[in-house]
Amino acid sequence: MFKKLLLITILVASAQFTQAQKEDPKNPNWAKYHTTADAYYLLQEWAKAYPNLTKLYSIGETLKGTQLMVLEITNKSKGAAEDKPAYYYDGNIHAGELTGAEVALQYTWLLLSSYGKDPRITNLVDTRTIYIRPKFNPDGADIALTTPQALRSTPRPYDQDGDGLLDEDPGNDLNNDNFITDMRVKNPTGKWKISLEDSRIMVEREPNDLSGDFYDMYDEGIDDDNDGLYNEDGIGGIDMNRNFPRNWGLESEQKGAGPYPLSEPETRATIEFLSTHRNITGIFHGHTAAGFLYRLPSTTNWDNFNMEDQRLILELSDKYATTTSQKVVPSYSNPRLHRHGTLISWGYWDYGVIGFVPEFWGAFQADANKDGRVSDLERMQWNDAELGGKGFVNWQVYDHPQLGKVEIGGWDYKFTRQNPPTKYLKGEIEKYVEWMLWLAETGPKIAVSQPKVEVLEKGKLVKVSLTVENDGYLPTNITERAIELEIAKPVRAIVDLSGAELVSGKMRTDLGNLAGRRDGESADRTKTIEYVFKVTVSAAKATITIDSEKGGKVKREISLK
Ligand SMILES: [Ca+2]
Ligand SMILES: [Ca+2]
Ligand SMILES: [Ca+2]
Ligand SMILES: [Ca+2]
Ligand SMILES: [Zn+2]
Repeated sequence: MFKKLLLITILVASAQFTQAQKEDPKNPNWAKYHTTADAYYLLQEWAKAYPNLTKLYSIGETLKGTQLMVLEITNKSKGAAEDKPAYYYDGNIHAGELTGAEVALQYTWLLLSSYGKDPRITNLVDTRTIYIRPKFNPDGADIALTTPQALRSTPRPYDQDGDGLLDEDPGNDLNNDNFITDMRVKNPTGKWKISLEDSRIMVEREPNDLSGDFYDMYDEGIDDDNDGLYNEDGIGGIDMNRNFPRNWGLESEQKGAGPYPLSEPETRATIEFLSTHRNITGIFHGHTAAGFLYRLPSTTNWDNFNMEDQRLILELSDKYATTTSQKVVPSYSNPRLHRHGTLISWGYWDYGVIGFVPEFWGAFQADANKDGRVSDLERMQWNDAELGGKGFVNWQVYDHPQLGKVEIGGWDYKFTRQNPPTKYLKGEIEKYVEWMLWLAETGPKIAVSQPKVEVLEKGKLVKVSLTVENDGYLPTNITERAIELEIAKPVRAIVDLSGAELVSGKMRTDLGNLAGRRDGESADRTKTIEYVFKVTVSAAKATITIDSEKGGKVKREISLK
């Protein structure tokens, strides 16, 4: 009986890997969107193919029991992952924003397949740790990818219209074309009309439009609960990027906030992971769609930020602008109408690092005639030129059980506006790689000089001195905020002796935080430490560990002869 149970458990545990559409892991298909099973299959195969560079593990599980997989990348023969400065990348927290997962996967493959070939990437993987989590929201992402339903959340039922019923009125693919698009219904008092420029496009009626055909517009579906609204409460509804603790607000203040901060296993696992991996120097939180970068501030006014940190945020953002030729936008703009409980806000205010929300994919939203706005006509022209019109489902007559004769049609929203059509996917992702690598390279990096050993009294007293340096770009505290928070641990030198005693110096020396190359010539990037040891046996030795939470750990073994 026990054996049988065990077997079932193993089968269930491996099910999420075996359902994957088989794909050559050494020649991944970047012209498709990966389901969670597909993505986890690649991670698993890559972990097998690169055992010295990877470790694959789960940091939690969803309400449905899907694992939240993280791939850790570093050359283990050059130090343990936790002893190196690290960078955290995730994607696809919002279910329909599938590009985020693809960015993470393609970046992973670039790091692994370029190791030993590309000197820059080899150095990165030797000296730093990369944590990659392609599917932040695996259950929601799979619904978005494999069904016509559109959602931002996980499938956890949530009452979006406050009527006491959960998920009672989702969209319906009435005409079975695999899209949930729009419905238009003729109504003499309707507020919509057909555009004269393109009969596929609906435009709002002008105040002086008195004659002609006017329409009401609905999302494609049935009013399942007969409340007069269509699709007002679909699958789920919690916005996980409003569920983090910093400046969290109730549903009345913040749509989709969830019942309390970190109510979701996916958000809770994130904070637990970041909090227990304090070598992380920055957060890359991938979203779509816009073709710009959201930077801090996110939930609070820019004036609240330390000025030094403001400069750093702008500098790191500017690198995005120059490498992608896309713009940077503050995530917070209006004090009356702003976000609550975002990951990067927590990341700065409570964790002391700078995070970014790259919003991938802007081609669909290109302002072709440069008048400062993007019209449906411009989108339609892009659709016709680039996709042969396939991004828009043409209007078809449908006999609706509640509305009578309607027409169903509209955008293939998920793969025009929200994500690139697959033929643009690879090129879109390649745009961000330079900045992604650079972000990880900016972290602090502890280097220790060759110790100087001086025998003061043969066989009795030995003097040792060594210089500790931050050879990285950023200071070991990363931000001034981390110092204010009292979480920027000082760099420490810790002595372990065998056959010797300490005469001068300290067993634990607090070196403070060390400036980085970014801080300029006059900044304090180095510290020299001196010790005098009394030798008690002939094979005496001192082991000195320089420990920086975010700059890495370096160990020196010194023979005291
Ligand atoms: Ca409801
Ligand atoms: Ca709902
Ligand atoms: Ca449909
Ligand atoms: Ca309804
Ligand atoms: Zn998003």
